[in-house]
Amino acid sequence: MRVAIIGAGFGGLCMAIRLEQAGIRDYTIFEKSGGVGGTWHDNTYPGAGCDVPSHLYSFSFARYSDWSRRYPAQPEILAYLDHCADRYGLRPHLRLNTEVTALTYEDGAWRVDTAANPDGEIFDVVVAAVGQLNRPQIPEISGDFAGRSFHSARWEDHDLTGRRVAVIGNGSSAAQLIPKVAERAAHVDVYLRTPNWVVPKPDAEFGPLLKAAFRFVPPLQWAYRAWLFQYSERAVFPALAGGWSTRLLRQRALGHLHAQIRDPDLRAVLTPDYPVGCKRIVLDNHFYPALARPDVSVITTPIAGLTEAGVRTEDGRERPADTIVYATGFQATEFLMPMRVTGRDGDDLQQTWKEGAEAYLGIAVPRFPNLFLLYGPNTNVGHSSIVFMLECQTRYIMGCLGLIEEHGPMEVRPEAMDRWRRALAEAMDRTVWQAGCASWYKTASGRVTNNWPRPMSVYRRVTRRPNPEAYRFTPAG
Ligand code: N01
Repeated sequence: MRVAIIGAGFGGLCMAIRLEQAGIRDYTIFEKSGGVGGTWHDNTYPGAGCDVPSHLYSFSFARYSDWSRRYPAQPEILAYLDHCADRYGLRPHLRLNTEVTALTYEDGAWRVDTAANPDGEIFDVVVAAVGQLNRPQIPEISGDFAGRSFHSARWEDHDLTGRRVAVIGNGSSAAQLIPKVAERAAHVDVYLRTPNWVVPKPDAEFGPLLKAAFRFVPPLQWAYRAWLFQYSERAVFPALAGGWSTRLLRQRALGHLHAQIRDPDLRAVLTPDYPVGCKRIVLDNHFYPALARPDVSVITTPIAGLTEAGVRTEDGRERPADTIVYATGFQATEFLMPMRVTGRDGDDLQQTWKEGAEAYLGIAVPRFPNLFLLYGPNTNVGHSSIVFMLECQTRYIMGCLGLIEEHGPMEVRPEAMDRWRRALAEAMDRTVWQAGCASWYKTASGRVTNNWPRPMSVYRRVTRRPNPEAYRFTPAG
């Protein structure tokens, strides 16, 4: 069986490791950038890091006792993924700087086209592990700016000392980079359209004793990881699905704002007017203090356009800038774009998804046989570790590979997809994401295409093993 994996981030590497462990060696990992790591390869802005604890944001089967702190910074996560690629012998299978442009199902197999090889290569199975947050979203703002401008996920390293920097956006990326930029720049203008809910990040370094304990007493690491998992499931997730814990979370965020911002006018500007959790909550200790600095201005007047020298707001005022950073997020609801994916009988995936992306278990799409998605529609979690979800998905896909070997190409039945869609919609109604705000979790028409609406333990249960009755099989030959 030949398997194509697209993407060498957490998902793609996890899939490759599972194949290696099962003795399936005929696989290729296509990666459009020059190294492994996915989002952690792309996001190198100052201050980049993860707001999920290190011991949970790593593979359960590749534990690492040397994490330097509770919440890992980008270089450490990237080093971990590089280490995994070496440890499991994945390098010979990696094809870096190779962007997949099209996937076409023909004669019972997938043709994988790349920019360099438009005639394609044939694989039995494709696992798309391209992530949800990989295509930067840069708003169309009229005007020609003469200075340097770039997206936060395409950071251009340059000396910021003495420069005037404009940052557009205030999501998790902006919250991390603004404090670092403010340390160097002469002045930072933060263009804020919607304030976010921010809660403290209980970060700390692991001392040498604790690190040694993690290394030499493995049960301690397992117990810590299990506690982190249970905490996110039982204390954080319920706040996103309603009830008293939502109010507690709101109080916690307001308390953080009051403790860190003394100026009542600035506090008012930074107080969100939508339900907590509707957009991704920001975990950060340095963002508010940075916004309160005398050399940082928070601008809420909408942007009218760019000029050669800076940014003009709707009140007619122009503020000079040497650098503009677009911390404006990603095209998150456009799953698998810009690849052209053509399934059975010429079906086009983007056409299939014109009302919003969806997949059975977030993994399989009717009429697209032997195509499996990692971190696909409705599998994002805002309260815990996506690595857990990826492990559930890769285990499930391994089960599917067994079925394919036995029965031939498999394709999820539309009835199974219908049942899944209904169950998802019912659970989604109980969450905070549906109403009250716009976010990258949902399409412009308001359909939540990105998030998983139930605890992760439920996802683990429903993906434990594939149910052959949910699929139809096409005997090979
Ligand atoms: O992107 P975002 P992000 N004019 O989409 C604003 C993960 N992540 O890169 O809310 C003015 O959250 C937009 O404003 P509004 C995490 O899951 C994790 O920061 O649309 N502003 C918003 O403020 C996160 O959720 C970590 O009104 C404009 C911002 O840009 C996800 O990645 C770190 C605008 C976009 O925020 C994405 O985070 C980084 C315009 N025309 C990322 N267009 C950690 O683990 C957009 N905005 C810590």
